[in-house]
Amino acid sequence: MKGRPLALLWVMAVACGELLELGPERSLAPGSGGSGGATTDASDSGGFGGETSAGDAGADSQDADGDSPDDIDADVTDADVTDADVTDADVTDGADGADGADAGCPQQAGVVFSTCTVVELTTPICTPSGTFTLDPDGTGPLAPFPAHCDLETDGGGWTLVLNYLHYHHTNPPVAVRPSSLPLYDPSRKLGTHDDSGTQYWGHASPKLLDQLAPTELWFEGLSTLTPRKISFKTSHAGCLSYLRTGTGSCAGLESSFTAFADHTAYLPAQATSFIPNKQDLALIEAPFYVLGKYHWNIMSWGERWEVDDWTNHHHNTHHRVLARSALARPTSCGAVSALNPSAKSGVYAIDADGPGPVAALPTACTF
Ligand SMILES: [Ca+2]
Ligand SMILES: [Ca+2]
Repeated sequence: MKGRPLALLWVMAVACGELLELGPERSLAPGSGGSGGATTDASDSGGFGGETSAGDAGADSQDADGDSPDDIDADVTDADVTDADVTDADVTDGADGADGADAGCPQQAGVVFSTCTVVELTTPICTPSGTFTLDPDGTGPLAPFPAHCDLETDGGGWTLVLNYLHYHHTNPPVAVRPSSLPLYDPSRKLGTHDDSGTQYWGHASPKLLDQLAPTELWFEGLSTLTPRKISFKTSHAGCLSYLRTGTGSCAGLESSFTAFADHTAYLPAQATSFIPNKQDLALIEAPFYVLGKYHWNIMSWGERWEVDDWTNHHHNTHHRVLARSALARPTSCGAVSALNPSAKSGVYAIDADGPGPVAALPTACTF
C-alpha cells in the first residue's frame, strides 16, 4: 500500500540498514516471466483483495468509527477475496487520490497526468490509489477524464482500463469507451452488485488503450462458479499489439506471462486458442481460451460471461484489466518536476542511478 504503513515500513527497513525495493510488499520474485510462463509472485498481487486495502488507506483518516491504522502485515499477505477488510465502511477509494484525504499527503485534485504510471512516478509516496485526472494525448483532442489508478500492486502505476462486475443470469450490454475509462469502487462486490450502466462499467477501445502506451497488462478474473482466480501480468508483444490495435491475436501469451501469488487459474498457461481481430471487442471476446473448458469472456456472442470456466451467463463474474508503462523512477527531484510541473513537495521515490543497481529511495523534494 502506498499510505503511511508503507512509509513506516520503509523507516523500519532503513533503520535496519536494509534498502527495500520500491513497492516491496508487491515486488515480484526474480526470474519471473519468459518462456517458462507461469512463475509465481512472491507476494500477493493485491487486486480484488488488495484493492480493498486501497480503500483502507482512506479509512486511516476518514473512517468515522476511528479504526486504528491498518495492519500492513495483514494487507501484505492478503490473498483472500473475502477479506474481512471488505466490510470496512470506507468511502470509495476514488475519493482518496483526488482529495488527498490522508493527512499530510498533498492533494492531486486539478492536476492532469498522462497515465497512472506518471501518477505513480511523480506524486509523493504517500499518495493512495484512487481516482486521478488523465489526458493521455496531452494537447490532442481527447478531453481529460477521471481514471482509477492502482498505486500499490507490484510497484503501482496501473491504469484501470476494463471493469465489469456482472450479476448472474443477466446480459447487460458492454460499454466500449473511446474517450473515458471505467472507475472503480472496491465496496461493490462479486455476487452482490452489478455495475452495468454505471461509471464503473466498460472498457477502453483499442485506440484509447494505445494512447496509454502500455508495456504491461494485468488481467484479473473472478466468478462465483469456481474458486480459481485469474491474476497475471504480461508484456507479450504480440498480445499487447493486438489489444492496442484490435488486429492480431494473443497467441503466445500462454508461455509469456507472470502469475501473481493469488493466481490459481488454468488460463492463460493452458490456452490453446486465441480469437483474433475482434477490434473493439479484443479485450472481451476470448482473447485466450481452451475450447469447451476454460475461457475469458465478457458478454461474448451476446451471453457469455466466463472466468477460467465455461458457464455461459449463469454465474456472477468480475473482470478487470489494468495497464501500465515502464516504471522508470525519476533520478532526481528535478526530474520529478520536469515530468510533472504541478508536483507538490513531499517524499518521492528517487532512483539516483536510474537503471543501475541501487534501488530507489524515499527522498524529500521541495518544489
Ligand atoms: Ca487532450
Ligand atoms: Ca537503480
